[in-house]
Amino acid sequence: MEKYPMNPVRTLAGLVLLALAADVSLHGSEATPPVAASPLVELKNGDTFNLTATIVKRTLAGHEARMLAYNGTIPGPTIKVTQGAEITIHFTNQTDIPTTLHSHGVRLDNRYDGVPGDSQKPVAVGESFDYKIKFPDAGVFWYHPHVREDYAQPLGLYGNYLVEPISPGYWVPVNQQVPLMVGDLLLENGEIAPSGPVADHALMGRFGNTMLANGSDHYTLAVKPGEVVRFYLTNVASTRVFNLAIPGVKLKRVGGDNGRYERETWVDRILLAPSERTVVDVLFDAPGTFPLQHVTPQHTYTIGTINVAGAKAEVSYAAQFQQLRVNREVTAELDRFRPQFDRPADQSLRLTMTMAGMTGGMGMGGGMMGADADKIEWEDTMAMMNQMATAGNIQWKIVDTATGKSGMDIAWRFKVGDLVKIKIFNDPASMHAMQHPIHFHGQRFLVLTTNGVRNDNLVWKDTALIQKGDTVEILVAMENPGLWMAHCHIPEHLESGMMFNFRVN
Ligand SMILES: [Cu+2]
Repeated sequence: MEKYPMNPVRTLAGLVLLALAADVSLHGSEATPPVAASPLVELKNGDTFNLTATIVKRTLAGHEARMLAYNGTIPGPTIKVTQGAEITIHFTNQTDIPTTLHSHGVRLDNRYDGVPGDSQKPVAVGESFDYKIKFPDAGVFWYHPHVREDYAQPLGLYGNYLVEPISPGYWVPVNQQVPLMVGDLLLENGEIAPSGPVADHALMGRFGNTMLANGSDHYTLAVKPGEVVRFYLTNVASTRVFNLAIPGVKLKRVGGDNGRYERETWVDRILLAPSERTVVDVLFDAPGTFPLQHVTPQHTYTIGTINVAGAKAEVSYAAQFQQLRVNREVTAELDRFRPQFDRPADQSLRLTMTMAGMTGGMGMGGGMMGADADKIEWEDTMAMMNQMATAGNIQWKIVDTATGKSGMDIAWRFKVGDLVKIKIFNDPASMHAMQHPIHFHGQRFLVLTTNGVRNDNLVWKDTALIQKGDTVEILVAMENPGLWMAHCHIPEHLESGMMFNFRVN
């Protein structure tokens, strides 16, 4: 049995919802200070930054919620660096659980990747670890724990890295850059649903019932008329796929997980799986109130509000905004990978699951559980069954089709410079078929095809959403040596075995 104190929430009285920093009104003890607004921290090459994960409280309508935070804010500080910089994060764990700092999507040195067992021991409560983090790529990345993320991440342990490109003109100029982390939190009778000694909600992952934008359930953004805003979107939810829209304005998708797309495009919606990022530019031409929506087939949520008011923007970038750029540099950089696109896959993976101890009387037949024809599970439609499913009785699997091996038995080995084409099949006949955001550490990849259809607008990725029944081919550039993890980014699936290691020498 793990020793993590996984059920601390219920021991506190009167805790309930979380709130905007502006609503924090209680005076916290030293152990649980109130949450403040997330700062932007600009660091230069060689800088050291102290980052401490602590227990905090948030309040709403007089109720208190016990959460976790980096440097006291949810999200943690946005750490802004210039591409190519190396910084040191002096990380201290003052939470109630061993943890690590994983810098998601950053192609850093393996020993600072924050994966227990692969690159370091968990940072025990009260201890510190120095992470040296290099940022070779421009764009938006993020940091979060890599120990029991099912518990620690939804409680508030997430923050963005904003990596400013060296190349001038990499992005067109905008009036505001807004990192925006969308997620959710599961509340039961006003309290944050507790976590047990092993991950629960292991069937579908833990869906929250309260939508959050930058940690707030009533996120607002002030914009001047005429401003172009660049949103750096990150999905920090455990399992919820977001489908984001802002009715009344045009969305220009310019970037993805790692830098720019080959071509900028107008989009109506942004489909964002857990851990994925999208960079989108929006011109707010006229005054008004614009909802940030999450649109599913059954329901539309408003997860924030953009208030466009006041004096007109001093500088107008409307002309640049109206142009859809073709990034020839991106296309040219990808040319050396193109000869690999059409050859057979080197590796083949199948996503599936098995169960133990959950048979009989549960209606767990494949037909029933796979009844939904949707390729994405937008909601927890089997809440009781999901809650009862734990990392102890569900085994989510990534199976190497060629060898039949799964999990830690896969142990692939590659050489630096290998371009590895991997076919990933999400088996719709598995006992519970659903989407999985598959994440590779330490490397970047291209999504080449989905169900045989070529992706003609590429962007470097570190996570790909494999929808139910789909076959997705990716090309992984194995450029960063070390022992790395690949896994489903739904923490309850990761805890239930949906991972493997690969080594790059
Ligand atoms: Cu999964």
